Amino acid sequence: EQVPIPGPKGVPFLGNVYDIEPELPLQSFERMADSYGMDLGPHNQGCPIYRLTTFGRARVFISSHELVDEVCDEERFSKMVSAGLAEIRNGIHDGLFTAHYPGEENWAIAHRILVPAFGPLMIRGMFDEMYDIATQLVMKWARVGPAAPIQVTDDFTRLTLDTIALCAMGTRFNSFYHDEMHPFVEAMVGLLSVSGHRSLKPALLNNLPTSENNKYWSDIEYLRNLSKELVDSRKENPVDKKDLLNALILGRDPQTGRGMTDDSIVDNMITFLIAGHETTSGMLSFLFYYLLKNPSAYRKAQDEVDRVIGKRKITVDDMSKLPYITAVMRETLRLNPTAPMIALHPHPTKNKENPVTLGGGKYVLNEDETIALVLTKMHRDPKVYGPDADEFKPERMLDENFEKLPKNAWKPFGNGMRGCIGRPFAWQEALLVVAILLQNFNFQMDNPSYDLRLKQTLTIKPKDFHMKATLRDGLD
Ligand code: MNH
Repeated sequence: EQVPIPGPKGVPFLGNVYDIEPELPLQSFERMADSYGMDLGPHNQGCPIYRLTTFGRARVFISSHELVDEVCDEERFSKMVSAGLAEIRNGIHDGLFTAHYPGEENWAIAHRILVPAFGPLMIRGMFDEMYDIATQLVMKWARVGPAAPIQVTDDFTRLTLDTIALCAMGTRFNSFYHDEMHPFVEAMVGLLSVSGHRSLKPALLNNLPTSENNKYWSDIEYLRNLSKELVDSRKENPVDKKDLLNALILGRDPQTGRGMTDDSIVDNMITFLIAGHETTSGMLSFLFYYLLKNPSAYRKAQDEVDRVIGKRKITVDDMSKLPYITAVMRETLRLNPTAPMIALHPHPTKNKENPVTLGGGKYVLNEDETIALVLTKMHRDPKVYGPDADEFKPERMLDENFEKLPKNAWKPFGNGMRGCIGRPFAWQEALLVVAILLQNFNFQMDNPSYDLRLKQTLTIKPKDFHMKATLRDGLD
């Protein structure tokens, strides 16, 4: 039996534009999930779905585990390059993150070449460079001293940017040594933020030669030129290193024997920088917020570092010996998945159903309708996580419990073949940084009454979160 998909009434032409808070759209989407999804009578409890229309384009938003599980079926649904990504695509084309696939062959070639580059052996090979940047953060926080409030998200962003730039472009941004950002970062931040603005406007306005649109195109040109120079420079001066830049340049597609074109190398190099910095930096920021709000979890995490590593230098082999910190990372990404929404649509070729429905025939989708997954909500589905789903409890993410979670109940890295290729990279980087910081410092909230507020761009991060760092007993 069919049930109409509910949703707020809109206004003519603009549709539901005024139902979406521009500063924090995620929060509007979460609130609507509460008010529309749960309101459909006893048969539909726990089956939240609603529809919004903006500028004549309809999207459904889903936030229960049951519905998310259904759309994770890659036989029926695939990734949708949604409005924000479509604007970033002007800069990085069919790079992995912004490619339409099926359809664009470069995705499959780059995927086959780059999956091994993110394999365990290669990631181990990048440990020393990750360690190099992590110690720069430790030095900075040691030097500013225990009284100075630390801009947590800014410093973690310096860390993740410098790490990915070193591993993917073979260059040092040295962000810890400057107040202003490296021009590459400046241009990338420009591209991301203007992409956000443009995705909320009708295409007509985006084609006008406004100063914002002009800067957008010149930022793209700058990013591509510098990336190309770095590729050429590595080609002229080859180094025997296991890093992402070598994988981009030297990798061959096992299926066709082809290497990547220079354009595709540049697309994916910028892709790694874009996809690989805010997400990891946001995760680290949320993680320290949760540790400071939960003293017993903080104590367990620091005890684990003291017990397993003590005061000696951290090695790559330690990374697999930190189960509690691993659980803390998983629980952080459950409550605040830093890429909080992903978009899918009915698979263009494999879908046999016409029209496409969700919930066992209950909800009828429009033709090729975008399905937005509200991961922050789905990760708190009480049917999966229980009545304490809103609470930070790392124990539920220890291996023995994590492995028992139902399929598709934890999706911070996206779905299937379009899921995150950088996950092992992010995981090693974050484990190392959490371990080295807890090894060397005791942390306090700068303002003990701070409660989490969010800042949303392409990703989410804590807003105005500051802490203080006191060296434990010297860096001996
Ligand atoms: Mn990552 C795709 C989350 C770190 C490179 N990443 C995705 C997707 C999510 C995601 C979600 C799927 C997006 C979509 O469906 O539209 N990524 C994360 C999170 C972290 C992260 C939460 C850190 C924490 N990602 C990284 C790092 C890199 C990276 C680090 C690079 C070094 N991610 C990618 C790329 C893709 C991606 C590339 C696109 C993969 C594809 O579609 O083939």
